[in-house]
Amino acid sequence: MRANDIDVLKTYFNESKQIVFVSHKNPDGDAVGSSLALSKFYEKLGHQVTVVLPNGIPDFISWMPGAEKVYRYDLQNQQSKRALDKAEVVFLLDFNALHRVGDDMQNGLEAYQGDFIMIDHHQEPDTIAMVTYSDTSICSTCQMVYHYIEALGQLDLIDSEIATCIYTGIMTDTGSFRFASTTSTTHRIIADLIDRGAKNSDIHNSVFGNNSYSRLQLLGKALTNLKVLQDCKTAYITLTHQELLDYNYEKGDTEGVVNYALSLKGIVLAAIFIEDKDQGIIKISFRSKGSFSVNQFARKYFDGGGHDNAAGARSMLTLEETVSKFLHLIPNYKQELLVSYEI
Ligand SMILES: [Mn+2]
Repeated sequence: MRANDIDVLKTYFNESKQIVFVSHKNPDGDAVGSSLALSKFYEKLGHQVTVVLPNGIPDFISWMPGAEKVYRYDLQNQQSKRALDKAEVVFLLDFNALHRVGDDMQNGLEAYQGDFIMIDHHQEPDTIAMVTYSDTSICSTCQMVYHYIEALGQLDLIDSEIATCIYTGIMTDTGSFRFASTTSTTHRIIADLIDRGAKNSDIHNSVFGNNSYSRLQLLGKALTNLKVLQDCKTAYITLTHQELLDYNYEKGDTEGVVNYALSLKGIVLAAIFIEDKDQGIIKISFRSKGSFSVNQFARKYFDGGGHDNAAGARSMLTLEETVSKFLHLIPNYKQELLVSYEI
């Protein structure tokens, strides 16, 4: 963080403030973890805090401390709007542009007149905040929240609940500390969070040891649908609306499934295409290993973006048309894919 920003923040929060913490639609572990951790931190400093998320927290992270107090903008619309009306400052966590909260809440945030503070690790952040702390090299917004508290000189305020929230976000955004974005600094922070009361084994078990039978059956279906384009080092998975229904799909069930495609030996680009009848779109997740930027690819062709090695996207075409568009594009990138990742 810039020294100047730290001074600004220290002065700004000298007096008690009404603060709202916001993260992106379909919040993941990093989104929920950073919102809950920072809200608890400011609550301890005597501020009035509210967390407002665009929609529901998926089951695998709904156990996180403070999750029960979060307002859902889609369901608790009045409460959420009142909190925004009263807010003097809104933290934007783990997203880079207001449209990432979805249409309804975007309107709410655009109408809001107070200050923004953005903490995020996605590329090309909008310049809408009084303070923007952006660093695309950091694995997770939760790690940035730790650096933020550190910069303010207040690590001692990190109790077991805050430590648990930050740990969970770092763990989920790094694929359990295995993505290239995981550094020695990340591990030092993780060690400190354990010292401050994060129960690492319990957290892993809460996130990964609570699969429903139908979720595993759906994973089985997804793996059956896996296709490989060996000469382009690419693998992809499709799931139709009907298949989701057949396996009693619940929110969060397809989380991480794309990583199975990327785990195939020799594969450097993986994608999953999921038919979302509610939104009338095909939801896409891209993953890559090495230099091939799925952020650029998703931005260019599928109205998406994210990180170089992990990006989300969408398509208004049918599932078949979307996959066929993808299959037409991939051979153009054959050379880049072949040299993307070499051990
Ligand atoms: Mn994140």
